[in-house]
Amino acid sequence: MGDLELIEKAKKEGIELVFDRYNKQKPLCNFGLNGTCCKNCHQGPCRIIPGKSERGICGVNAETIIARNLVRICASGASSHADHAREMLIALYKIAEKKHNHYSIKDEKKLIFLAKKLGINNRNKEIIAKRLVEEGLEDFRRQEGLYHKKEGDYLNWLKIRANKRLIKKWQRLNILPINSDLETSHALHQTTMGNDADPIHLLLTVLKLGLVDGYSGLVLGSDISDIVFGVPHLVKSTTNFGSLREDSINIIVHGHIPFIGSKIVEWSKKLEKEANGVGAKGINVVGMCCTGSELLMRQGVPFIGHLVQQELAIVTGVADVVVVDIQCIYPSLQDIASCYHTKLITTVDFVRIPGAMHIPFKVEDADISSKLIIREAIKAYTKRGTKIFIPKEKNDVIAGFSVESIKDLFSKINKNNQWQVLVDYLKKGKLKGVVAMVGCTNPKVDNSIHEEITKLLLKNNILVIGTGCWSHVAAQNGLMNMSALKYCGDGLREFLGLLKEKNRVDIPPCWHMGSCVDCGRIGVFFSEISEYLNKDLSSLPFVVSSPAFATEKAFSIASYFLAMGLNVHINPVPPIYGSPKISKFLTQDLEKVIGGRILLGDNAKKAVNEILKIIHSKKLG
Ligand code: CUV
Repeated sequence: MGDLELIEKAKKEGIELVFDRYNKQKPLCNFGLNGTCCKNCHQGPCRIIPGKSERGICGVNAETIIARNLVRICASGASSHADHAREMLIALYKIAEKKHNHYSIKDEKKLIFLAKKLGINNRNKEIIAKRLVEEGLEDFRRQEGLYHKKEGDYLNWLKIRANKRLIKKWQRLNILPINSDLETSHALHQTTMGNDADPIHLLLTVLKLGLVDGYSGLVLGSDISDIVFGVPHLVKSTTNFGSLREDSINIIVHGHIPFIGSKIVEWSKKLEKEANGVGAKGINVVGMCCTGSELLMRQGVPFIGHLVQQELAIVTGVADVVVVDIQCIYPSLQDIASCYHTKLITTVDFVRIPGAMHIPFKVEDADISSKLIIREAIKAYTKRGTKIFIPKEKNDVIAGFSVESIKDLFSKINKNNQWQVLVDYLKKGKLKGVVAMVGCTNPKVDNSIHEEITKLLLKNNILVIGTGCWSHVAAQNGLMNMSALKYCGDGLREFLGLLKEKNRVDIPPCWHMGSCVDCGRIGVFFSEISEYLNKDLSSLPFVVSSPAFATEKAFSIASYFLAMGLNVHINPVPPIYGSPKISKFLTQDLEKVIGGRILLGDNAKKAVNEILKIIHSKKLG
């Protein structure tokens, strides 16, 4: 594979990569791995050593430390996604104000669909959009319900997008979030020294933060980007480093928010002549990590690499500009860029990297900053060195599976009851279930676990949908094009064949639903089916797997799915092993509380065994 050749190239050139730094960190700290390290005050830090120091200085035990740490992980993850979604809301407001024309409301249908659910009626789409933004922002400032909790004092977006059966369950468990900022900040207070010491109560907070992540982050973020950029529909593109071009100027857009990338794509076409002027054939924009998926889903931009590959993209020697916004950006990119001609450009005020160029990006002057960035790339291209190697691999990809586009596909078979198409196949047993593959790649894990799990699921007639860095690994290994049909069991192949025949388009076996924020689409997908069947989500043959999670965000996404009553495979083991009680609660007893639990499995076979056990116990029909 191309990665190995690039790793070899980096070694020869004396460049340190994530894998080298990981090796230098070994052995990893066991207290950190087990979750039994507490830094929430400065009497310590404290570590729990069984048989020696079973309590921290304040008297806290392992269970409480682990549960508090999980709450903090989720608070951080949820606030990252919520910040992302709020950014989208503010941008939509500015667009609706029409003080600039850099972006517009592309998907009126989605706007109206959501507005109706919020009870907004107006003929003017800008007025509708502004009122919709206000309703969204309400989820960041609602105070009602703080003193006297009344029914209905919880997130608007949860109210309009979540499954009604689940809302009742969350109400009973008292985990409906009042407002996103309040819950994440309260979580920090709840877990500081001298506060909540009840591990079960803390773990319920983990679920509550999962709901914050889900409805103030994921679903809200995707909904707003659909309004601005359009709901994704099936699209073809390519993946792997082979999508970089030696004869063109390469701009890698990396991070999470689609605003900057989409503008750069637009201006890269308009400024092509300038690129030709310095001898380049054109301007090739490609995506990295979740921005990669955002741009792929709507504009068919090639997506070339996941978290642990970001440095390798620069090692090719043809990355002229790497432009980044928020999240999952290794600061090491600048060290590596400085060994080449590559310009690293940051664009968001709170994400600065020493040595990188900073071009602030605002929606109201998106055209100006996009042009500046592209011209930096044109300049950089003229300074390209000779240390160039682009791995040849390049796979075709079919992406663009939003809930809407999936229902469109089904509607060619059953116009009025789209979900019935999937339900029929599940009932007949030709499809055994649906597994959502999500989450990151991780230097600690052999990341081929994504590919291996996926292939085993396909073989077992399980429809695989997914997002995030999984989608990069799957696509790079050809699982998002028609060649992957060979991995499918007969029932799954028949199902995909029927969809292809009725829609006259190629339908690959792995359905790319977008960036990690688009895990909200997965939530809506599962919720709608459960509502259609009037059955608890936890009784349906649906499982989630995050086989190489790395970020805090990925853990809060996992708690979103757990809160929905789904079983979630998480690898590597989250920091819970320091307490047998917590481990047992999360991997067994949680099922009685919410319907789902954490599944463990550090290799593909073990993980798939666990997943299949769940799927087979939840047959439909
Ligand atoms: Ni947001 S969160 S490493 S890029 S999926 Fe990839 Fe996806 Fe995890 Fe980050």
